Amino acid sequence: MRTAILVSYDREDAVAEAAALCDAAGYRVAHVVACRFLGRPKYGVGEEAVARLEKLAEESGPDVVVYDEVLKPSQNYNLASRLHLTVLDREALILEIFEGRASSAESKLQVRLAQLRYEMSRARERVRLARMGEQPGFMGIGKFEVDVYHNDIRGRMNAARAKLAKARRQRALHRAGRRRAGFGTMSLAGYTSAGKTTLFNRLAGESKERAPGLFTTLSTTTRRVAAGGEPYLLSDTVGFISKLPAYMIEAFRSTLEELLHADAILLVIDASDPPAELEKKFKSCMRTLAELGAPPERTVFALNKADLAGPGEVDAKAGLLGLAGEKKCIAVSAASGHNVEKLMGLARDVAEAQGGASPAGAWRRR
Ligand SMILES: Nc1nc2c(ncn2[C@@H]2O[C@H](COP(=O)(O)OP(=O)(O)OP(=O)(O)O)[C@@H](O)[C@H]2O)c(=O)[nH]1
Ligand SMILES: [Mg+2]
Repeated sequence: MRTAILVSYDREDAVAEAAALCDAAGYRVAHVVACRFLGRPKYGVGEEAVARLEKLAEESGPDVVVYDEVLKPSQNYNLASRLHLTVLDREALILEIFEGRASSAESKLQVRLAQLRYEMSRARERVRLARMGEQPGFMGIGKFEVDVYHNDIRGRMNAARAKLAKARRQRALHRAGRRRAGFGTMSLAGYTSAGKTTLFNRLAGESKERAPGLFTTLSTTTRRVAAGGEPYLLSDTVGFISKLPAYMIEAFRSTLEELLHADAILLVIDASDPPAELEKKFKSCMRTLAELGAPPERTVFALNKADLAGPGEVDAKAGLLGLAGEKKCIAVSAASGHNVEKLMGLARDVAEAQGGASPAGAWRRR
């Protein structure tokens, strides 16, 4: 396994998440350099941390340095040339994970588009560095080459977008077909590793891959399930993560869009997380749903992994998230099946209130 030195914050939850991302990308974390502040102008970290990194790099000879925030190209260049090592920032690391996990044609395209966006947002400064003669490999780049470079990225982005638009139309057709067939739809959402796929498998009787690692699921799967005794179509989706840049959401829009059209959104929350982490992830999920434009009244909250919580713990955590007394919130265990049926009953109520009642079910009730 390749090794990494991880630069993160001096908070346990931040280090744990960044280490899990490293692991998901296939790097073993050999050392952690924890800083109070990141985002310093020249190297992203202070001089003291750079000195420690130099020493650690020399001693342990890692393959990369992972920096748990976003770096400007100039910062990346400065740090990489001081350490004589490749530096991956948080976005580059997430892109590496996505690249390794994307299996369907659509998810590969989405990852490709996100990579090009990453490249594009850095192209301007990289070219500026090249002009200053600071970026090896780009020495003496002229106006012509700069234009070619930009146009090349732009062209490839447009090609990826066009193909994704086609996949998007295909999805819209499928959705229309399902509606005609009389199915209401539901969608799972939530932070990566919250237990979406575990719940999906239980409901759909599937054995899709689920794993303790981050971003196990990248493409959307839809299966028929029963909710409150009625048939619905349920989709499993890609997990959210904090500090996910808007362009990545754009890249994954065609799959995340399933969420917008769902009659009910089951927001899966890992209730076994410690309070600070729980709150951070919840906020990040709510922000992502809002950015996508998902209607809040369609959300049902599933406080998952209740089997790991002590008595009264889940209630206290619901309170912390402002969900105390919320009727559309329930403690469940996707692993044991506890309360899963009740959760689906709530989801059905929400779906029906949205006018997304499955006509097949409505017909049966008459
Ligand atoms: N104890 C316990 N573990 C659970 C429960 N639900 C899920 N898990 C575990 O949590 C881990 C993550 O589960 P997944 O279902 O892969 O999570 P996910 O939300 O699909 O994650 P991504 O696809 O990465 O976004 C796995 O190791 C599951 O076995 C639960 O109710 N109780
Ligand atoms: Mg999953």
